[in-house]
Amino acid sequence: MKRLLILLLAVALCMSGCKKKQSDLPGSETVPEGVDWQLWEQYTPATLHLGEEQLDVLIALDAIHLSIYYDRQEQELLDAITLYVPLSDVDYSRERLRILDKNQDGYDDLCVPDMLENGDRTLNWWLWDPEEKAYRYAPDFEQYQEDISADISWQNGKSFIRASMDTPTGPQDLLILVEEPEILVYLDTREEQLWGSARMPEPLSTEAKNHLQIYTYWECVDLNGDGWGDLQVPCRWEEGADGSVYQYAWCFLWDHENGTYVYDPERSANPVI
Ligand SMILES: [Ca+2]
Ligand SMILES: [Ca+2]
Repeated sequence: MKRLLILLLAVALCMSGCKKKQSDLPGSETVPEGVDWQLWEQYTPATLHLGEEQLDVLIALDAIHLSIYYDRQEQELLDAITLYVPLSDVDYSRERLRILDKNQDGYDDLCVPDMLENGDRTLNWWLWDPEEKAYRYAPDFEQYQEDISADISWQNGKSFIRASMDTPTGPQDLLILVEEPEILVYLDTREEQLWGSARMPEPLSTEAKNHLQIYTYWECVDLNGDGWGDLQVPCRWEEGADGSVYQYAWCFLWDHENGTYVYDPERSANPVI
């Protein structure tokens, strides 16, 4: 018995003294062998604005953990969050994870949406605590949206592209319809609600049409920093001198005061990728 105790003690000492291996970090245990963790598809690159500091990070999400790593070669955690309720649809949450300064204190916060089995949606928030240098769950900001994915008759028979748009209060689900010469943006709601439309500056090329057919999900991120997500429509591809292919997109900025999308030729002149 005594021998067993000594053995257990030795094992415990070894475990506490060992440096954390990559596989011990939450959310990292499934990185496939031989894959560069920074490039692995399940780590979402993002930039956090924390006061004066701007940090490039990689975010991993599984059903109960959200892990934020510094975007450096050595895998090191900035913060790890354990979710209070396991996510129902991790892919949904991963695609719609949002970074916004919810309480307007100059530090980016995190919003994790979840689609429940009955079609309702929850939005949970974690606010950055600059003193603790960590994210803290903020129950006061929790939002519950009823039945946003109901099979609604007005949506039937149309090939919508699902999308998510940044708004100053959190992400909003959208349905986008490409109908030349317009791009129609609807709110993903029970009743038909057109959010806005954008007029294409020229006809879509065949290449762009083919490309749009394989699109299933768009991120309408905020391009000009006014808090509202804007629209980028892939329109052409060019091969650069170095052999890389650059993608260009028509950029439309959402003008919230007038409720319209405004084409931005300057932004559209620069490659997206
Ligand atoms: Ca904040
Ligand atoms: Ca904007």
